[in-house]
Amino acid sequence: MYSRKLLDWIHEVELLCQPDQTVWWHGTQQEYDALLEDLVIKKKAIRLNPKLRPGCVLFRTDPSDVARVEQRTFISSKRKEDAGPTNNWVSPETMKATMLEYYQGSMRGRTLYVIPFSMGPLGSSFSKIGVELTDSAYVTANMHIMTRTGDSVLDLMTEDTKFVKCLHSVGYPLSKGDIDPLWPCAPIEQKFITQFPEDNMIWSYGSGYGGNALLGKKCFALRIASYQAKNEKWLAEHMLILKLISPEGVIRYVTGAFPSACGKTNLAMIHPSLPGWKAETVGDDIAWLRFKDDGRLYAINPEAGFFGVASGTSWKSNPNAMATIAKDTIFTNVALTDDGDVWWEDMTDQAPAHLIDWQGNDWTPSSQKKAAHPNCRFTAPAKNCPSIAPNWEDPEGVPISAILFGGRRPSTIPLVIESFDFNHGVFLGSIMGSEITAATISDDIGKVRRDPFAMLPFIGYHISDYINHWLEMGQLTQPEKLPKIYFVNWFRKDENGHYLWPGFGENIRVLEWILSRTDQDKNGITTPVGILPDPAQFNLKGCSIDPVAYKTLFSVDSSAWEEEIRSIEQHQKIYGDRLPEELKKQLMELKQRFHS
Ligand code: O2Y
Ligand code: MN
Repeated sequence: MYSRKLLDWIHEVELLCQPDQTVWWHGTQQEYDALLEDLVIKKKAIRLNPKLRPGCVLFRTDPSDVARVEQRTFISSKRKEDAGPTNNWVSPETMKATMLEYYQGSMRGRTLYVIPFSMGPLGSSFSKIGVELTDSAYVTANMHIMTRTGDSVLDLMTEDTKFVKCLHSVGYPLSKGDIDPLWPCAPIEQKFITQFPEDNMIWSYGSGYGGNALLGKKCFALRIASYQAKNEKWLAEHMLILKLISPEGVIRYVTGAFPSACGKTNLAMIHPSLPGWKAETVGDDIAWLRFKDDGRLYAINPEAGFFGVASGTSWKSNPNAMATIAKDTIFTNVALTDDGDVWWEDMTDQAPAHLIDWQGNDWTPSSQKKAAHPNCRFTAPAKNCPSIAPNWEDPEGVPISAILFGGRRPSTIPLVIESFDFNHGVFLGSIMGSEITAATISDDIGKVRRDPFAMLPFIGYHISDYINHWLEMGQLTQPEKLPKIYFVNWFRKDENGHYLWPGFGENIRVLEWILSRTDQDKNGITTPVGILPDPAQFNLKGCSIDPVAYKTLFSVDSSAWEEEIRSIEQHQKIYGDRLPEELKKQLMELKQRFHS
């Protein structure tokens, strides 16, 4: 029996949005295949060459709908102060009134898909249920890959089951005789991505793309879940989860939060360069973490697939990702080769002589524009990843030994720093970020864009309460059971702008040091910024790294840190009069350590 609450809500949405028909998503392969086939027949998708990419299709979006729209993303909590200074806020009454007008008749001429989904393995005590009502077949197909969908989820729902109500419309109703564009969506000022944390509800209108529309991902698993996590004493974080197996067969798990463009998916799928080490992927983007009865912190990956950036992904940079997307993958905004395969910038050393670009135009290497959109994506089932851990869906989660925070910092920050304790680790998480480069349109090139915990766009409530929640979590268990916290920086450069650290598979050397610390507290040197590796003990066997580069990677330059401290002081102004006391104290202690 379907839940009355669910049926009533669907009926309400039918009356409001007026779809031509409603289709329940059961979550089967046959349904998925039929949906894609229909989209191919209607020329909304291109089937790729089955000999080269079996089960794969390509979608091209409207050029105006290619990424998350942070300026149109809102936290509609009752009180403005609960959304805090880092979120756009509109009161729930005003937002609902505005969006209801847009939703009125918005699905005319379209099909409403009802997608019950579970974030997290079915039935795990970590998992949460949502139902997305969407008028987009593209979203439906993507949700099928990215989450556990359909009847198996409905079977878990009783009248009392709390679920997140996710309503999505592309915002392009069709009247009789209208031609449906290739990628229907609404203009930017009519796009709304709204979280109502107190109502357990998400309303998204006007965009069909990625994080704006696949509502299980950023909207639910981070924004709504972070609010739930604060109230229920757990953590919903923008983190990969990596399983490491030492040459001796010891298994450890680490999580890592990195701002975009820092190689999170690459690290999640690392191919370790050190002999005997093995790495397996548990998750590449989101982790839900909670303490269990043994006092340790456990994590699950709430997702079932990868929605990864294709640009830059290659057999050199991430062979596991390339193997994952060899079949059963949805590609969005990549280029099409003449033999019906996909291509994007840096996928191969040499571009093909001819392509159809992401907007459907002829392209040659002499073209002025990029062949693929820089934010082009693949959506692929996690189970297709050769490095996926056999236990990645363990409903009990995996125990976490270390938490990594990182950023893209050409100067100042050493290769790795261990925090003195949990609160110092929270401070390190709060100051992470990346240096602004010429790739970003900004007047602040060279300055650091701080992105606390890589969560700035994803915290569903006040950032000060978020920091305080982390600090409170550190009090929930004995200190020795807490994961240790590390700050890593693969991106330090020399004065000529060359990277000092080879990165990729070589990052296992840093992970090896981290695990030597979590297991045995070995080989550390105390500095004012935290504990660094003893360079003499750090494993560089087989890694040809210049001795000068090596020294710089582990150096703490006090004048650079003075500048860093000034920059952190400036950044802490975002908290206004609600700067958490502990962050103030940690910054003061950092200053003092340099002067003692
Ligand atoms: O541009 C989008 O809509 C996708 S955003 C995204 C997708 C996968 C993983 N992470 C992100 C992100 O913005 O952090
Ligand atoms: Mn992400």
